Amino acid sequence: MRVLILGGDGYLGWATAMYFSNKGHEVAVVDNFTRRLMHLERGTDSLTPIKLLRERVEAWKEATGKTITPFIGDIRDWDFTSRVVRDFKPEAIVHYGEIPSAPYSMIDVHHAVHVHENNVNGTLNVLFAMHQFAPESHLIKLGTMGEYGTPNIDIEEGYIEIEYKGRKDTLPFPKQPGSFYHLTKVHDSNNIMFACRIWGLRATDLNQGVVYGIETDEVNLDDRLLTRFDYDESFGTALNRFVVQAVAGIPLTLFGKGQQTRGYLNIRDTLQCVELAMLHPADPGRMRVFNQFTETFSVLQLAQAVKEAAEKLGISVEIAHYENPRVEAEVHYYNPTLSHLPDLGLQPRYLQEQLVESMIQRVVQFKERIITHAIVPRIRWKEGDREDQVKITELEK
Ligand code: NAD
Ligand code: USQ
Repeated sequence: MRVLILGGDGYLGWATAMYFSNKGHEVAVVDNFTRRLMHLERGTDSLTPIKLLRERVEAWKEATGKTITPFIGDIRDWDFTSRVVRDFKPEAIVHYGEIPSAPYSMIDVHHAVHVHENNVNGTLNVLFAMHQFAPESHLIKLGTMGEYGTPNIDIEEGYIEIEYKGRKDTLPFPKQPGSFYHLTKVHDSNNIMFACRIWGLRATDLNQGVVYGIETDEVNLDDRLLTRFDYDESFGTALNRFVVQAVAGIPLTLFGKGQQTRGYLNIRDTLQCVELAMLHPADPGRMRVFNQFTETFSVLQLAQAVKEAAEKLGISVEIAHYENPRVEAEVHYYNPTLSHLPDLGLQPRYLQEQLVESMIQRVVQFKERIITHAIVPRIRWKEGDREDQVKITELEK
């Protein structure tokens, strides 16, 4: 299949590009390196020393004889996006090409607006390009479980059957996202649903939970093929952060009570889920929604799993409760439905001690690269980035 991967220089995008290329698909990737730039802005970096996209593509060719074609540009640029879709004629478009961070979107008005413009406008361009140049193509869009928030009822997969005043309908599940970033995903879902309805496009919205892990079969072929791995307060996610904190000797940063529960999955399972969605395309005219996670954990359970695994390896770990920088429920009901992807054959890799141990060992390999200043949170949902605000006031004086 001809597969276009948007955001193909990122954590999941690069791993997916190699995975599909290895399976014999014709793969092209699009990226504008905005993620690399955001690290420069925040003074942070990937734990893994990632190569430039061109070097990765060459290393991939050398290691496997296979080709991944890079297109460098911004999907918000209509001329660029429409040309890539017209020329490459993708049968499937896997859309990872957005800014993925909740804390980054909460820094201040400029970051909230930038994340909205980047994510929502980029996706609109992709939809128009599909409509005009690849109407048969299947959009596989990475959404997030965080679109739903934490309602006090079971979470369905995108839609809910409702009976109201004696009438019934199946409607989009109510959304209560927890950050301006998560809101962009809700706006995207609405735009995609609308485009499917009016133009007959086919799309799958993958409401993915938090991804963890550093290794895939392809990444393990050669260190030049490493995918990025972030652990800083903006771009790191819970389990990945805890593993780095354990290795760096920093008390694990549990926000508030630590009872916040989310869906999680291994990066290898992300690849499997996206592949299952791609091999079983959506029908034209409808946006289907799959919840994409394999297990749910509270952050405290994750921290305890990291502590136990690290201590087996002789690393002593402290768990600390920090004042919660976010506005979120710390104790809540959480029971999301998971049936569409298992029905298509998903074989989950559950979080076992061995897996956490192997993550720790991989992180130890890059221990010298850990930048400690950006681990403890500074970005607060109510006040933004406090240190940046101080700097702005000083400039105004
Ligand atoms: P990432 O930042 O590593 O990858 C995204 C890539 O997209 C980056 O390389 C970035 O430079 C590129 N990009 C962003 N805006 C672009 C634009 N306008 N034009 C071209 N390229 C652009 O993020 P990730 O962790 O790989 O996440 C990928 C997708 O999956 C995101 O949409 C994210 O919201 C979603 N997601 C991620 C997770 C997770 O835990 N990592 C969980 C759920 C959903
Ligand atoms: N948390 C801590 N300590 C930390 C980091 C996080 O206690 O050091 C808590 C948070 O308060 C939150 C939970 O862990 O309750 C998850 O936070 P996270 O930073 O791991 O994940 P989140 O901000 O939700 O975002 C990540 C990805 C995003 C994706 C989302 C999936 O960055 O791209 O959309 O996971 S989901 O959470 O299902 O919405």
